[in-house]
Amino acid sequence: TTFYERYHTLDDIYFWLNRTQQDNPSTVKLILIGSSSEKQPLYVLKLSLNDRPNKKAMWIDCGIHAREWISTAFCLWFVRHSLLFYSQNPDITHILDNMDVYILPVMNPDGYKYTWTTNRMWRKNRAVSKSSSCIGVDLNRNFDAEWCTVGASDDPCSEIYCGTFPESEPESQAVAKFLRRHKDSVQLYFSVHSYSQMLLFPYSCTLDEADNHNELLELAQHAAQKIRRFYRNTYKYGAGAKTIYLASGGSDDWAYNLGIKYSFTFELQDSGRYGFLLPPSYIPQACNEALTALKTITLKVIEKT
Ligand code: 0X9
Ligand code: ZN
Repeated sequence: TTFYERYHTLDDIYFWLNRTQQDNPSTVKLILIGSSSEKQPLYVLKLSLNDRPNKKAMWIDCGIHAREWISTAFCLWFVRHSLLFYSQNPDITHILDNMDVYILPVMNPDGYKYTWTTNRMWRKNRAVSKSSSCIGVDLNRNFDAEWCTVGASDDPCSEIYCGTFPESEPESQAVAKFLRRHKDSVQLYFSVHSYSQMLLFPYSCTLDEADNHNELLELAQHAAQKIRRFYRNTYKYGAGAKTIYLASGGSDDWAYNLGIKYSFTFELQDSGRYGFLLPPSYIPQACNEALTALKTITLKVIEKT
């Protein structure tokens, strides 16, 4: 099996990031956007395959939740696909001709490391609390979208602890600051999670429909159809609140409210047999399914503009 068909430790991923930049000095940049509560660097990889003026951009983050290893594997898979098939595959070529891509492979490095060393099922970051001996904030409850109102907890011992205030965590704050700075160019936001095979879009923090709900629904539906046709696998799709559950403080809702009108959370394989413990042999198909969805949506968004 190749590097991309395995899961990797945090150190391996940092090594891979450096190596990828060094091997592709004209097309790959590494941007340090902040550091985690245990002072691990948060690197965004910028893919810029050609320099047209006024290029738009998309954002992809992986590994918000530590135990969702297939998510981080997807970010690596996407980079490999882009670098390998640019100018070979017409879809990825068209996408990269029109957009730069910002990729954050591990939003939660401390938690990710902890899943390798100590507890495979860890979800949150590893922040120490002032009021409790419990560790960690759920980074996908820490963004400023109806923060801590529903589907989140103010108990530091909860798996869905929202933190002490919106963006209290260095990881979520780094992402929010970066996207605020780049919001005029970033048109698409993708956050990659597992598991349950869903293509979700705002809102999750309220039952209200997003302004462009029908447009988002159509994009997600097309993506799910492609996955069904090519990979014979079923993905549910819809607004988060009605498709998975009501939950506030998520990055997708926050990015949407910032003005990124095409905002998605993907829940990758599987549908429950292995759950978070998806065997490495499933990495290729799981990643290709997500890649198909991402490409389908992005190509349609490029067509619109
Ligand atoms: O609950 C979550 O954060 C995500 N599911 S997971 O099993 N990966 O934890 C779903 C996120 C959907 N979007 C929002 N709640 N904003
Ligand atoms: Zn998740």
